[in-house]
Amino acid sequence: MMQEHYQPSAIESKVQAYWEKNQVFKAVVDANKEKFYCLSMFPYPSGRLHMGHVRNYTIGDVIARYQRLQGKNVMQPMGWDAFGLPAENAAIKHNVAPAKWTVENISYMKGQLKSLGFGYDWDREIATCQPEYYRWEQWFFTKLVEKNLAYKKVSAVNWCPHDQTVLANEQVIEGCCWRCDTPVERKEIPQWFIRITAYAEELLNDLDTLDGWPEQVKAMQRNWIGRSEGVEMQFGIKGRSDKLSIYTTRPDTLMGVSYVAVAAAHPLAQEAAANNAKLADFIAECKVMGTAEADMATMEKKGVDTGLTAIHPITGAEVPVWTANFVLMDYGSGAVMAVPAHDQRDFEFAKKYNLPIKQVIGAADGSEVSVADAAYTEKGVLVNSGEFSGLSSQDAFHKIAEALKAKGCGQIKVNFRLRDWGVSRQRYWGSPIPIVNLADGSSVPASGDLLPVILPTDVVMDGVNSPIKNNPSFSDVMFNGQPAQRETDTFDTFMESSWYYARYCSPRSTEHMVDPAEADYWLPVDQYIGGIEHAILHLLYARFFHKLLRDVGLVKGNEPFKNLLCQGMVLAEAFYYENENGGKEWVNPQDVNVSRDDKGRITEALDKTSGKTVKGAGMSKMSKSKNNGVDPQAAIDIYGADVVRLYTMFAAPPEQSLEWSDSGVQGAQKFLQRVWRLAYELISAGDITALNSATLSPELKAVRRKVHETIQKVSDDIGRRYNFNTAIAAVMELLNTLQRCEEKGTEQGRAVMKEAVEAIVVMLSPITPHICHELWIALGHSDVLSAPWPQVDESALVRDSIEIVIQINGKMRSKIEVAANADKDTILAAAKADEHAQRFLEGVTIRKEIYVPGKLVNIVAN
Ligand code: ANZ
Repeated sequence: MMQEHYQPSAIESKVQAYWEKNQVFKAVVDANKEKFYCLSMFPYPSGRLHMGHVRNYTIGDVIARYQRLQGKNVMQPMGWDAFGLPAENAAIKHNVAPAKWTVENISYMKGQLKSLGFGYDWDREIATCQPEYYRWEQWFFTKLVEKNLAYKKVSAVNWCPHDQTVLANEQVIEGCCWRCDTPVERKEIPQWFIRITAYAEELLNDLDTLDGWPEQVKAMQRNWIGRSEGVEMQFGIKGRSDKLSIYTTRPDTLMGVSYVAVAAAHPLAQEAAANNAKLADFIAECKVMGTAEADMATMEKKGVDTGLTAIHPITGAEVPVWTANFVLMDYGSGAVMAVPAHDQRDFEFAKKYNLPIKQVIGAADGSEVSVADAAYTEKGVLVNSGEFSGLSSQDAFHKIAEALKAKGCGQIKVNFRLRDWGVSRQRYWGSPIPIVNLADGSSVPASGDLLPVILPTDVVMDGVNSPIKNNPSFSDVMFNGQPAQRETDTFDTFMESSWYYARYCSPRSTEHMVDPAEADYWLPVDQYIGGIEHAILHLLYARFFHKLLRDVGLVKGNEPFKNLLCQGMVLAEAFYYENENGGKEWVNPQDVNVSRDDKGRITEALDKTSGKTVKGAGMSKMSKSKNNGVDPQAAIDIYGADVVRLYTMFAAPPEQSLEWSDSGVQGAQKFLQRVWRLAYELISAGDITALNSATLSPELKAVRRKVHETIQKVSDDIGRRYNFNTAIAAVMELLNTLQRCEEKGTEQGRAVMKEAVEAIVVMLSPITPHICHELWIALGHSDVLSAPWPQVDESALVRDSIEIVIQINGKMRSKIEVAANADKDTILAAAKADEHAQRFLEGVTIRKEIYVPGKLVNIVAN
């Protein structure tokens, strides 16, 4: 017997137990069924779910459940991105091993995910910190080394000279060590890189095939890859036989070169520093500062003359060679031709060191150009450029490239901003890099019984060094009968998240990293859902890995994710006190009592504990810094999972930001209570006769039309546009119509109600699966997961009458109802007979009558 009132706490855990017992979300390959692989970005097991997770995973679950109702064979897996720095920090702070901390967090968060009713195939769960997972990544890395797609190179890290340790970027606070506040230095150490640049062109070109990705994300990736076409040319060096290679995207400015600049780490600079103390100091200074590419534009441009002289490849003119801090060693050739008149960095540098500034580009439209205060960086027409004067920048690009080529000192070259991916981390909580360092200084991939390399988990963290560093029991091994040392660096955790989507296809395979047959069925991911913060790195690395996996024959297809949805942020009101120093002390919104006016504006906000007034800072992204995170668990405990799911889907379209509001959540609760009530009234009143749609009263016909209009709209909103919020709004509107229906108690009225309630239950079931499961059974069916999606009855959409607007001289004056099949003459006659229209037609002559079928009549009269 159905309960009279909606009680989520009584039904949700019961329904979840039913799903679990019957393994309803277990995904099995079925060649006869179309598959749908729905994937939400897996969480870092930080301890508790936050609202962003709840939103992300609700969107994914709604899509997965909807696709299942469309008859697809759905796979929706879940797992844990379990390696990373926070576990190490927690270990130091709470004196608990990272593995234990991580496992406990996973267990708690898994319970939370289950309580939200997400339809995951838990048999496919993976945690990237398990050897069963990361061993494959180690194996794959050894393949990459063999294929020369992974290599070792000396590269800079953040180094704390006091703690004698490497620091992650997050551990550098305002240039100092987070622990001891010592200024951080750059240190060059050998590290491992994966050759993503070998795939730069393909990664760029294949973006054009990703029709199901947001334009914005594709644009960000294009930018990051940064393809540019330019010219690489060689300047002579006076008194020497070797040449200096430079890269430029503006060969049209070649005749305006007034000096050449090389990076501090450039071999020429290093060489010149040997007998130039000033230069040696400058190079040392550059080393400490480091040069993040992002700071390049704003930092002060500095440099030192090397004393060398370069020879212009076309004119033979002599220009000085400087070392400059704005030239990067690992871009182009680490050297630039400086054209101060047309490049702002070169300009600032020239001003500072009194180097000549020669204009060689004029405006294309002939207008006056000045290079007195800033560089003129537009393209245009060449001036002061000898034989090239008068050419457009574009033509000059090619003419100058040709001239250089003819002289054997230059050629067109494509460059990418994308750098190879440095994967070495000097941290403990990650997958050990499977490399053995031999006594002769060489490094070889681990193989045989040295693979996999299991990370010891029973460790004590001293807060400074990784427990696997300086630890002979970990690092001392025998290789080919010789004592050798294991690599003690671990992989960047982006490694694990780059291929987990593929591992879900065969998560327990002990034979394969990815079982090709399983992957062939499930891949690509049909819908990937996650945050925009992963638009570049994670998504680029995963695309790269997919191509690597393809090239060893493990997966087919060129791309891992067919459709991508980036959900918007979750915002909440933020509140603060101002303290004596004018600083802000943030109070969590859950601890604030808010009163509002009828427009929803805050009139008063009081701290619940102190009773004092707090100030509102408006809606902002939920964050630690503003202490405005709302714990989803509290809402789940009070309202239940269905209400929280409904609210997150109703409050905003998925890509937009969602403003958390308690009253909004309460509104969602009221709606579900009304759905329950309506179903209860219908069901508890006894048997329902069959619907006879041909004999319905006008009111019931109109109600039924509304039902089918709603089915049409909801199907389109969810299926095609993922506009869940408008779908829910349409169901709410339908519910109002149903409640207002005066004949809902009659025999046919109850039949219409049943059809309507059944449609509502199925349509809402992806969003609020628990309540719909219960109602579907109460309506006499079995499992709503296998219910047919409601179909539009076209005949129910037909209207007996239509509304026609009457315009007189183009102005709307009235509306009339006419039979849907009425002809033009009948409608024009009815329009002229309408009493409102007649008032405007008195005493004038009708000149023209226009009828726009099904819409309006316009009468022209004067
Ligand atoms: C001369 C010139 C004249 C330049 C001008 C620009 C404007 P993108 O488009 O990003 O590829 N460059 C080359 N190598 C560099 C390095 N290692 N470090 C810093 N800057 C470098 O940028 C190419 C331009 O960046 C090149 O074109 C070069 O400056 C500079 F009116 O050469 B240009």
